[in-house]
Amino acid sequence: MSRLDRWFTHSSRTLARGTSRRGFLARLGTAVLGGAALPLLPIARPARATREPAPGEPDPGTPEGDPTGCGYWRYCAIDGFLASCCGGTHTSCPPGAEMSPITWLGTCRNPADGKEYVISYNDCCGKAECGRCFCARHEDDKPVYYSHKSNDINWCMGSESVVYNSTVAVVVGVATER
Ligand code: ABN
Repeated sequence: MSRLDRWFTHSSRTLARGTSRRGFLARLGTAVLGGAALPLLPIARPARATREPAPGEPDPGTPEGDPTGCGYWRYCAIDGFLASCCGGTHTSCPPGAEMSPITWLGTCRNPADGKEYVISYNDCCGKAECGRCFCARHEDDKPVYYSHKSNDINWCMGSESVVYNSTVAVVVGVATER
């Protein structure tokens, strides 16, 4: 056999091996199985983004948000120091302070269920001003000369002591109309 014949024989055998039905099926099988296994491989996922929620936006960690932050949904019409930063919670006054029986009412939307709630902003009285977490949001609030429509009032005036400390935000019902 001439050199040229040998080269042709070798080339055609190599080509035939590479294009056999079995070879094709083997490569197809590798592609299918390899593709199916891809989602099982470990993938680097970015760490959870951590940023301060915008006012009114729920905290990603809790469905309703953070009651120590001014953006918390119940504070949409508050004006005062947050009791939750002053030794109390968003619904209870700090120890030694008395909750005012006269309050300012607001209507805020709970982002967790999309419903509007009537919120009572009771002042905590009889203890020196807290001075932490001042929060003034004015949804539906009017200037102080409309005293019955302003949140800038010391509601401790109706309590045993007029000394203002902080404010809580208590849900008193579901709002049926705005
Ligand atoms: N309701 C909060 C508050 C207290 C004192 C003065 C203004 C507003």
